[in-house]
Amino acid sequence: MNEYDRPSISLDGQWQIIIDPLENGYYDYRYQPKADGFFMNLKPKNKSELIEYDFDKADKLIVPGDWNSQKPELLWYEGTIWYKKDFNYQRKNEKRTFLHFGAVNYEAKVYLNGEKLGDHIGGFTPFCFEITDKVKDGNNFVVVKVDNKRRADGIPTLNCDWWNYGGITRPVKIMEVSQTFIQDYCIQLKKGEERQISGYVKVAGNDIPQEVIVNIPELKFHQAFKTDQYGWAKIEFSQKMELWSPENPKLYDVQIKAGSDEVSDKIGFRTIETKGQDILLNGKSIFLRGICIHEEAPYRSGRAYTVEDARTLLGWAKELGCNYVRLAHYPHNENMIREAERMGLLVWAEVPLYWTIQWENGDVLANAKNQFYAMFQRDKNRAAVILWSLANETPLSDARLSSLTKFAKYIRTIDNTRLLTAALESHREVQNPNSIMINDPLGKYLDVLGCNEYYGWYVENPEICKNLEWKTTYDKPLIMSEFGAGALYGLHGDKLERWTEEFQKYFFEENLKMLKKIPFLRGTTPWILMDFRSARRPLGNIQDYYNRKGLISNQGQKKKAFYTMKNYYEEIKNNFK
Ligand code: GCB
Repeated sequence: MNEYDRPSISLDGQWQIIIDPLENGYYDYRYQPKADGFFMNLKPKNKSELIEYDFDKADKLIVPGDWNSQKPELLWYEGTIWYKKDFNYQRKNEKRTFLHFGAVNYEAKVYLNGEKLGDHIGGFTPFCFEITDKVKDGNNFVVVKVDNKRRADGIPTLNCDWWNYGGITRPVKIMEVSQTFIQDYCIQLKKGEERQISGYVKVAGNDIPQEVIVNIPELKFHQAFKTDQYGWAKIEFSQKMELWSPENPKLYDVQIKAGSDEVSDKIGFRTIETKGQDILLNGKSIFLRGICIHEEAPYRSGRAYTVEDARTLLGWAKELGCNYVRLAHYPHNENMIREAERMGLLVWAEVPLYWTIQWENGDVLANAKNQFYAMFQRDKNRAAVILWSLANETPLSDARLSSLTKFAKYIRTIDNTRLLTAALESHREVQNPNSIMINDPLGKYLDVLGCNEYYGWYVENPEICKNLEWKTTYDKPLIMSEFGAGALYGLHGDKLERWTEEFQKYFFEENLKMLKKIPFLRGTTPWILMDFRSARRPLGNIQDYYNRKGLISNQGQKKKAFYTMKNYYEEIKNNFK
C-alpha cells in the first residue's frame, strides 16, 4: 500500500526493554507458555502482590536500531529482548488502522494492550497487523518479543559471515487508511515492451467494485479503470515515455485514486532481458559495473537504516564508477532501494538463503517464499531492481536443487519482468586444474549466472590468476558476484604480504586481468564496499571482528584497491559496447 509515502504516526524513539535470555517472560518454570507473560505489562495491584518485572522502571533502547551497537553489554547478545512502547490514540470511525514494522530480527511476537496480534519470522522484511478494532481511545501499549537466536532451520541459518544484529531494526508506524483503500498496486512495463504498461490496482474494503483513477501528470495521462467484485483492476495502457536507466534515472509521479483514498509514487519504466550472453537494458547490451554492499552503517557500525546511511554507501558506489549494486545478503531497508533508484543504480536483491540451509525441511522453502514475497511486495514497482537472486554459495545436493528450482518457479509466477540469478560456486576441473568450470545444475533455471570466487585469497596468492581460464556449460551472461581480499586500512607492505593494502590491490589487479579474458562476463560486484562486523573474523589488531575485505574502511577511508577498481570501471565505461 506504499507505506513509504503514506502519512503515518511514528512509534520510533525510546522503547522500554527487558533482556530475557531464558525467555522467562514467555515460558513458566515447566517451559509452558504463560497466559500472563511480560506482554501483559502487569503492575502490582496492591503492595503485597508479586510481579517480577516492570517495564516502566526498565532500561531503554532506540527504535529503529539494532541492540548490539546501542549498549556494550549487548554487542554479542543473541536471545530475547522484550520491547514496550506506550502511545496515545484517537479512534476515527472512517479509518482503518494498521501497525507496521519495517523489520524485526529474527522472530517477533507482537501484542497490543496484552492481546496477541501475531508472529513474524524473518529479520529483513516488513509486516503489519490491522488494529482497527483493537486499538483504544487514549492510552495503548504495544509489546514485542524479539528473538534473534540463530536456528538450524532458519533463513539465514546457524552460520553466516555477518553480525547477527537483533532488535527492531527498522521504523514502526501506525498507518491510517480509508475504510475502502488502495491495498496494493503494480505499475510497470510489460516484459520486453517499451511502451506497454501492464499491472493492477487492488482495492480493499466494503465499497467495491470501485473506480480507480491513474494519473501521470507529466505524461498528461489520466484514465479511469474499474475493479471487479474482489477489488482488482487491471491496468493496461500504451504510452510513450522516457525510459529509466543509470544514465537517465527518470521517475514519473504516478497518482492513484480510489474513492476517498489516494496514493502517489515515483515510478520508473525500463525493460530488462537477456539474449545469449548479453544483458539488455531497454534493448541495449549493458555491463554491470557493481559492488556488493552489506546493510552496515558507515562510521558508527551497526545496522544501517537512515536515508543518510543509504546516501553515503551508494554515494561511494557512484564514486567507484558503478551503475549497479548487489545488496547482499538479505533484503535491505527501503531507503537503500529508493535511493539507488533515484541515483541511477541498478539493483540485485536477495533473501538470506546462504550456505548450509536445511533443504530437507519443507518449512524452510515456505519461509524462503514468505521472505521473498514480502520483499517483492515492497519493491515490485522499483525499476532499479533487475535481478532477484535465489541463494548464495549453497552446497550442491539433490534436496537443494529441488528446493531452488521450486523457488525459481515460484518467483517466475509472481514476477516475469525481472531476471533470476544466484551466487554459485565454480570448481577446478580435475584433469585440468587451471580450468575453472561453472556448471552448477541450478544454472539451467537462471537467466544470469552469478559466481563468487576468491582465487588469490582463499586459494593460493594472486599470482594464480594468470593461469586460470573460465568456462561454463551455459550460454548465459555471467556476473562475478564476489571476489575480494582482506586489508587493514593504513597497513602497508609488499604485494605478497597478507592484510596490507598492497596485497589487496595486487589481488584486484590480477583478478581483473583474469576477468577481462572471460568472454561471457557481463558484470562484476567485488566483495565488498565497506568493512563490516563479523563474528567469524577474530584476528587481533587486523580484523578485530570485522571482515576487512572492504574497498573502504568502516571509518570511510578508501584503500588502494578502491582506485584499482575505479580505473577498471572507467575503462569499461568507455569501451564496453
Ligand atoms: C563469501 C560469502 C560472503 C563472505 C565472503 C568472505 O563467499 O558469500 O558472505 O563474507 O565470502 O569474506 O569470505
